[in-house]
Amino acid sequence: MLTTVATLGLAAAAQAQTVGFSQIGSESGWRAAETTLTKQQAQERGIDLKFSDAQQKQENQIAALRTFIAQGVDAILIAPVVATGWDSILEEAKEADIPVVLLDRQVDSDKELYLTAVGSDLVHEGEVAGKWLAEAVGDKSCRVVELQGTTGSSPAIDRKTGFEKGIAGHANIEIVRSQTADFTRSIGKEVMESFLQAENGGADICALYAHNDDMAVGAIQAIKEAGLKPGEDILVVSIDAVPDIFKAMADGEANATVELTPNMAGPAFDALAAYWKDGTVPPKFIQTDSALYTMSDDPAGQYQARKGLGY
Ligand code: GYE
Repeated sequence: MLTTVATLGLAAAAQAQTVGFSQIGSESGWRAAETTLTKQQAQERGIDLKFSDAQQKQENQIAALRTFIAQGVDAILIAPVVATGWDSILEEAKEADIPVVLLDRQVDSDKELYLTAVGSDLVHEGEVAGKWLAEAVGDKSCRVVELQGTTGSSPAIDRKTGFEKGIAGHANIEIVRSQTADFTRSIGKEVMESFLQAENGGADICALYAHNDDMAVGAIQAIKEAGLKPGEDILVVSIDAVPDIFKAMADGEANATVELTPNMAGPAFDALAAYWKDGTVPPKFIQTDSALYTMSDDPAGQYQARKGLGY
């Protein structure tokens, strides 16, 4: 009897799927939440997740993928830090018959080299932010400063393009300064300090557009230290919808954010389960929603509702 149970246990263990996950790092609150949720989702499904933190370096991601391939994992999840330079490693995975799913960022490689990508329409997110600003300022002349995400990453490229689309046709709105702050709070603060200095102590800035909430939160601190009121003297619009931006909104210090779900792994594991079961090939892009939240959407309630949901 004992032998039977032990044998069954072994058989079940042998069937557990192993997935390698190459995460970018922990540059933002959103990223940390995605990591937490991916681990949770794997555990709920009995998937053995091998987690690797690349500390923002593409070379570390490539090395992690090579290790996963050598280990013969059943699938690979990767949040690719930048958009270019993935062809050879994706070809290696394909040759080894290991399906790859991209999470939250895109790559420039041939779509045949990965199974699917789960993420938002990054251009659309920027456009939603731009349109919000155009609506908020009306005819008023508005000098905008922009904090970009990691240079060469698809969200930095697309959220810039999208925002420019959103403000197109509004000659009164102009992006006067634009620099990367690597999606982090600390660099967001530093770069905003230099923007404020260069723009008459901030008096010449009408709005800040940040490619993620963490950079906005850092910049809000800089604006306050410069003696100005964020949310009023300088409008603040960003992307992600992390709890801290709702806290800032509830305090009247941020104006709008575009939501990005940190649960990319749920849809990714669903697609993989179907693929493993009978070879069902998912669509090349599984799109998540991009809702806009402003100060009038009960930011204090939003903060409470989100706190703990992986954040
Ligand atoms: O918005 C940002 C993060 O890749 C779309 O990366 C994602 C972005 C997210 O660090 O906060």
